[in-house]
Amino acid sequence: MDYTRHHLPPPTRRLSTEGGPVIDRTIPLLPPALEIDEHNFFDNSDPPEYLEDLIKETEEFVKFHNGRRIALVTSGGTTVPLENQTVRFIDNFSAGTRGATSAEYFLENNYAVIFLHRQFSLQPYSRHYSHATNCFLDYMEEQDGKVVVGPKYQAEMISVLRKYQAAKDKNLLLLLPFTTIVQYLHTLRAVSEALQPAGCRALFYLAAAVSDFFVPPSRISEHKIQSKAGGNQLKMDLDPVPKFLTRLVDKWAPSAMIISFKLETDSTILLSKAHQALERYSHQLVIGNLLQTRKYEVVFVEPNSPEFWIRLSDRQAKDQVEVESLIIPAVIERHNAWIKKSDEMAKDS
Ligand code: PAZ
Repeated sequence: MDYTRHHLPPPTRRLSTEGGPVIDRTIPLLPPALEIDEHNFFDNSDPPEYLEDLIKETEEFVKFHNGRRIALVTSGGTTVPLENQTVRFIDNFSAGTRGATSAEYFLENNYAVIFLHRQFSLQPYSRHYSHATNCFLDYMEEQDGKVVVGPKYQAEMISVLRKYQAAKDKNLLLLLPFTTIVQYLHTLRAVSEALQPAGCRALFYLAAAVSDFFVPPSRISEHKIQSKAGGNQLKMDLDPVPKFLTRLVDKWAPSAMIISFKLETDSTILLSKAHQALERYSHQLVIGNLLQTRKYEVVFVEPNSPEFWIRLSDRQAKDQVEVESLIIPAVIERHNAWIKKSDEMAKDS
């Protein structure tokens, strides 16, 4: 495998308005959420109506895979509704490529996968044919009044189809949707708790692009905001979304291995932000990536180890090797060590 140490590309243009950066990313991270913040957030926001069903499905899935490793992969972006009866919302760029692709490599490595994803974002296997630039109709042709897959796509499609069917037949993939930040957080907490029986065999791979700011339920407008309401300007105050990673690590999933992602656009702050997150939340691994190069390279930041870059070689990039095919084996290596350590500690106690 081609793991190479790599220097970051030169700093990129900062996102800015005329007055300066939109968000000052150099200020320290928000403090971790406390128990009181958890109560405030969850008691004052409605869980999704379907949450009980998702919890039941997750509990059954966890029971079914007793003893097997389970990866909870979060994927895609959360939305921030501006109105309760939502016409407008704030969204982000994430298509769910990282999450959907990683889920496939976990499945190939005998993990069961809970795929907590933004509804209608990319999904494992179907992602190969669902994107606008990869429209499934382009793979089809008509032969004697029947629709068939074109000869040049047969080999690739049969390989994807077999993997998809194997995952389905063995009940290895559980798809759980979210759309808004509130739905995501309610579901993440409930699913994490339902995953507790898997102990150290559970792996959290938090690749979703989660909103940093939201309109709290106490201030959200019930109906569509009228265009003239603010005198031709829309001014809104957004609150920070509490940083629940610390609650996840300490309370919701205390035995699991937890991996978070850190995305930046400014290469000069990526490493310091990833280190800050690791120190703040005391979990096992932060995977740093830059918006511009996320499909080619990532950096692992973990306790007591030097930074570890995973980067596609020029050849691999040309051959369209997926960087996740290098990330997941490296993650599994660390999960092996986590399980070994946890099992030894359990034996000693
Ligand atoms: O979904 P995608 O493949 O387009 O992007 C993946 C990603 C950049 C959202 C992910 O790798 C990531 O960094 N997620 C965490 C983002 C953050 O909250 O910092």
